[in-house]
Amino acid sequence: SSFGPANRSARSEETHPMTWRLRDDGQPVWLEEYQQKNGYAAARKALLDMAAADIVSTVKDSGLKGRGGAGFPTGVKWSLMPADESQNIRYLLCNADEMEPNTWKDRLLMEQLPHLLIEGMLISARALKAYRGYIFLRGEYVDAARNLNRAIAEARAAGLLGRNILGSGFDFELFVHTGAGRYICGEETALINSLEGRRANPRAKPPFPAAVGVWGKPTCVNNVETLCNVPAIVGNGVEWYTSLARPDSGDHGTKLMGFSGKVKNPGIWELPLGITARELFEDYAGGMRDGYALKCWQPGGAGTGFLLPEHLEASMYSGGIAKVGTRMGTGLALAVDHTVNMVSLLRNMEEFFARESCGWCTPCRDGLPWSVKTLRALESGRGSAEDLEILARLVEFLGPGKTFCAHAPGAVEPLGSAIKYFREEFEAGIDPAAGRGRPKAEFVQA
Ligand code: L3W
Repeated sequence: SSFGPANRSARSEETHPMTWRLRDDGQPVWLEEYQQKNGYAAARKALLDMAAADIVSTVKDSGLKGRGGAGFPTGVKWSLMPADESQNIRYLLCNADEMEPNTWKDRLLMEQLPHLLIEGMLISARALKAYRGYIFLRGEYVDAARNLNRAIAEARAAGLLGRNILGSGFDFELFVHTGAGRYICGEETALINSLEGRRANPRAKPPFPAAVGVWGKPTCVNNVETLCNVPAIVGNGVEWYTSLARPDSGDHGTKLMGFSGKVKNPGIWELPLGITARELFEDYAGGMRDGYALKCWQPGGAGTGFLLPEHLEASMYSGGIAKVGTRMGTGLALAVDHTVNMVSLLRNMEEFFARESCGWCTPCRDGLPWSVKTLRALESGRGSAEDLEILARLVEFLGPGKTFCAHAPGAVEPLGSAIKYFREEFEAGIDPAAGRGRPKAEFVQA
């Protein structure tokens, strides 16, 4: 296939809107090279030839959806910013707190194509009439921080940031803010609290950030990959962008997708939305390494459900993965091989989710450690007969709509699917002598 990993030179501007400018040596593309490769041409068009409302409607018509995991339509989010021009202090925040297990797509973009993100933010800020932007960056991404700061300095020196950009009259300042390594900072309202110097607890929604965001002002929060789609959409137009995905896909454009685990060729590729998971797994990741069989897989991060090998026929776009019962998430898939015990894998995952809970709401704060305790008992063969029932109820009571934010629902999605498909592995951890005389766990729904 022309997108093949071994065939990097086959990336083209026509087919790879985000990654065609990548260098083969993996080094960052700095300003001079970025501009030689047509960089900032879309920003010039957006700032000098387009009205803000035209940029918003172009992105809306493109069908671009958020690439951070939730898939909310970007143009719809943009149009929720107040039309009232008197609210002239507005912010654009880039969610670069990439901490989803197995997910490292935004790191690739920020380390190697920092100007693509800056250009995407400049165009988006112009569309949203935001005069100031922040890239909220995962603290561990030190190379990305260094490269982004250098690129921002280059852009400022070239008049691409700051006052009266390209003579358009538009002012935009951009800053990198590094986080301190908390998964919950990727939840947009926790991110806003953290940026303000508060504890990173999510806020109630509504109000959504477009109405009340950072420092109480209208704010738009978009993921790195989402913003990196904007220059090509504005530069090449909606018709071209909507032709990129597979025709039977309900989503438009390309997506960074990948596979990790014991596959022959773990990696990340920019691919048309709507390719089958089997193509991603076999043609790009090369299938399993010799001696390993695929037991199950997750489509896009630890917060997505497990799927069986037969589900590789599903198409990689939001509706395609929804048909097999979970979410595409970040699109960075994980292959679980036949040697892995699901109870141990889930215990490891739930330890992560329990540690990363902000502790604000009771189901998440108390429920996730309870799942860890229960999984540890089953893992060590000391589980009781009621432990499976406890886990099933946690899956229900920590699920969508029952907690303050999406953290706990994401944490129990892999648990519920693992129990559904591999129940016997959980049952194997039950000691018939354990749990006798213990009071039966009772859950009371408010
Ligand atoms: C206005 C409405 N705006 C929703 C906006 C909302 C936000 C976006 C998505 O979680 C998921 C989570 C993880 N009016 C709106 C509205 N919005 N309704 O749309 O919102 P939402 O609530 O669907 O999701 P979320 O809280 O942003 C994100 C999953 O992603 N995930 C994790 C990814 C982690 C990374 C990372 O580390 N980089 O990507 C993977 O699947 O489980 O379900 O802007 O304001 N009525």
